[in-house]
Order: sequence, then structure tokens, then C-alpha cells
Amino acid sequence: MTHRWTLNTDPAGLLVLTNGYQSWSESELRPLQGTPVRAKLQWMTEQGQDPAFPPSGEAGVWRSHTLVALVRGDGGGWVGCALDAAQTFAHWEVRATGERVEVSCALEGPEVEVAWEETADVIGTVERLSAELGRRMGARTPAPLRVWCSWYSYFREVTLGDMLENARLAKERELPFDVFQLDDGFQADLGDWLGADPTFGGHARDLPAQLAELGYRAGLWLAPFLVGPNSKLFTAHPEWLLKDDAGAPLLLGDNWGGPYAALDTTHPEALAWLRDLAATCRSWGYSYLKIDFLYAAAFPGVRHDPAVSRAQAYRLGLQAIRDGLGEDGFLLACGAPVAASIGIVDAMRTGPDVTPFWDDEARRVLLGDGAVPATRSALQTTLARWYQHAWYQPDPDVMIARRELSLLRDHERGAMLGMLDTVGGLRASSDPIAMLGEADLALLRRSLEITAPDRPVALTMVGGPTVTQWTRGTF
Ligand code: 9PG
Repeated sequence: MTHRWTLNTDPAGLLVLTNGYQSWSESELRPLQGTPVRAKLQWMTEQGQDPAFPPSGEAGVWRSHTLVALVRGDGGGWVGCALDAAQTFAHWEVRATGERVEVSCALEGPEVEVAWEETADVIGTVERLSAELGRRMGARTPAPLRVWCSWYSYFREVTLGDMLENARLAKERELPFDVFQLDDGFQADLGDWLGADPTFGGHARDLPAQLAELGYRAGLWLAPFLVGPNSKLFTAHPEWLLKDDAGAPLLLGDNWGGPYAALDTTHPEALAWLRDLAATCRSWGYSYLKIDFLYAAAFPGVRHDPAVSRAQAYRLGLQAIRDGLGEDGFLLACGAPVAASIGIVDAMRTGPDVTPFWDDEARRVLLGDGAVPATRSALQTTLARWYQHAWYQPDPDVMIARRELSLLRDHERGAMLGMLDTVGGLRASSDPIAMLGEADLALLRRSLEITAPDRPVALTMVGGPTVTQWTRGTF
């Protein structure tokens, strides 16, 4: 089913507010007559966008997922929002054609109610409709947590010793973290989560008890829907994998040195395995899971049960993890179709990864990758999703307070902090604590102060096409 509207209005002067498909997909406020970037390499589209509905790359043609808005200079305009995302992906397209604007909303999955409103107050209408969607899907918004995460300093070289050293130093310096979260690098392979990477210097199951002694909750990263092509799981259960049209396991994306396979979450045995995996992590003492690369379960492909929509297949996989972790566990989703996760996850990464530098122009501009890890992109996307605190706790990613091993300048660190204060949600750091001087520690402490979300009082453009101007107000 596709809904269509024609607006007899001049596209010049209108801005469009888009929502990217998954955590890392660019979300932005841009001139309607501008041109969205489209990735030049296929793996970027697979890993950062919905390959079934990627950015158009065409002047005046903007795509958005679940929610879209058109903004006039006076703050009025139009807002569209699908009012359910559990079963159906809503693909919005806005097209500037001469003197008119054509809008469509194509539903992939069962019929759902779609709101489309002209309004004198776009910000208020976006907030009201997103809150309505959150309410209908039973959004979970527990108290935000303060998390130390290993990824942004140690990457895949993290060791058990690094985790313990940082936890001990954090305690010594009385840094107010709630959770110490081990990220990618501990596992034998994607899919072989219960085995250890020999370079990790231990086993993930040995960490929670030692963290508990220091007073911290233990968190663990998993990419539960990914299966490495050389993993034991890949060989043992090819029938659990998402297939291409020829019946071969679909290989997608490019990370960990190549493409990877995805679990078919309509296969009952794969679902049981996911439940057991989360339950095992819980039994090891992990009550906080950062589950990543989740879009893989919604990837277009051939499934065991072809009657299930991509959104439904994704929810089946997500619910299996929630069931294994337990209702009282904390689930942070990452690389996840954002709206389709509402009601199951507690928190959501709302942008691409931050980096210890401002921008990656080579990948963003030359290769057209809107989902590129870069602090600039992380700030832009998270700000353009300010209204999503009604869907889950936003995770705007870590603050980088360290001056060592960072190319960020003071005003860039300041921009990160300003963004964190604006959107609210989780607070996190990955800085090696031993590396932090007095000024760094002060900035880190400041960045761990939880704030309530602010609301923009205007959606306008300053400083070229990429920066959204925010004037702080409060709910
Ligand atoms: C672990 C990391 C961290 C991080 C996640 C995710 O497109 N890319 O090249 C790309 C690389 C890494 C990545 C996201 C995108 O990071 O967001 O916090 O957990 O995985 O591998």
C-alpha cells in the first residue's frame, strides 16, 4: 500500500527533516532542493542504509523512514508519521517537482495507520506524533545509565586486563559509572560468542564477578544476528542463515576483514539459540547487553518463513534476546532499525560512531557514505532525532574527553558535550582512565552528568548545508 499527497507549494525555501533507517544512517535537516548523498560502494549501502530503500542520490528527492517533516521558514509545514513500526517499514519519499511537492509513504508489511498533518508548528507536531508512536508500541524508557565502553580506545585489541585496570582506576578516582561494558574483541568469532579470542587474555565470563567487587554492573557487546563465514556456527547450521535467491548464505557488509552472514530469525531453532545466548550471558553476570549490527535480521533475503515481513523477522530476533536476558536486563540496540525496536529495547544508538577526529570527508563526501563513523556525523544525526527520546533512551555515543590520542580540538569537544546535554539519554566514555589529566577528568565528570532532553525552538540552517541550529529550550 502506498499513500500519496501532492502539495501545491513552491519547493524553494522548504527544508526537509529525514530519519535514517538504522542507528548509523544519516538523519538530517536539509534544503528540499538539495541532493542527498548515496554511497558509491555497495557494502556501505548494505551496512549503513536500508538496501531496499537507500538514499536517492537525486536532487530534490529525499527518503526517510517512519517519520518525515517539511519545514517552512515560519516554523510551520507538514509532518508524516507511520503509527506502528513493529510489523511494517514505512518508506517516505518527498519529491520537489517544479512548483509542487509530491509525497509518498510506501508500506512494506501489513497495513498500518499513517498520519499526515499540515501544521503551524513542525517541532510540536513531530514531538506529538513520535510520542504517539512510542505510546502505541509500549516504549521502554528506563533511567539512563553511565557507561564505560572499551570500543573507542581499545577496539578489537581489548584485553581482560584493560577492562579491570580501567574499572579499578575509575573506582579510585570515584568516577560515577554504573556499567563497565566490554565491546567487540573478546569472542572467538562472530557467532562463536561462548569461545574466547586468544588475544583477549582470558574469558568474558570471568569479568562480571570482578566488576561487581568494584561496584560496577557488567555489560557485554554482541552482534547476535551476525555469523562469520569461518565460524563454527556457519558450518554447523547453514539452515539458520538468511539466503540469496539461489539458496546460498547471503554475505553482506564489510567489517572484520570481509563480508559476513546473517541469522534467519524466522527459523525456530535460530530463535531458540538466540534466547539461549542471551540467557548464557546473563548467567555469566551480564545484565546489560549492547547488541549491535542488528539490521542484519531485517536484511532483504530469502527466509525460512516467507510470510513474515522484514520488520516482523527483526522483532522475532529481538524478542528472543529480550526473553533470554530477562525483563529486568538493560538492552542497548546499535546498528538497529530504529523505530522497529521500540518497546523491546531500553536504549538505542541514535547516530554513527564518534571518532577522535571531527570528520572523515574522504568516506563521507567522496564515497557518499552518510553512515560514516565521524564525530560530525554522529552529532548531526543524533540532533536530527531529538524527538526519539519518546521511543527509548537515546545513546548519543561516548564523550571523548582525552587530549592524548585525539585530534579533536577544544571547541569540538565542547560541541560533543553540548549535544549530549541537548538530547539527554545515556552518558558514556571509552577513554583510558590512566591517560586523563586533571582537565580531561573534569570534562569527563561533567559529561557524565545526566540531563533531561531539551527541545529545539527552531529548525533552521546555519553555516552551510550540514549544521542544524539549535536554540535550547526545555520540555
Ligand atoms: C564494534 C563496533 C562498536 C561500535 C558500533 C559498531 O561502517 N563501519 O565501518 C562501521 C564500523 C564499526 C562500527 C559501525 C560502523 O561500529 O557502532 O560502537 O561496538 O561496532 O565492532
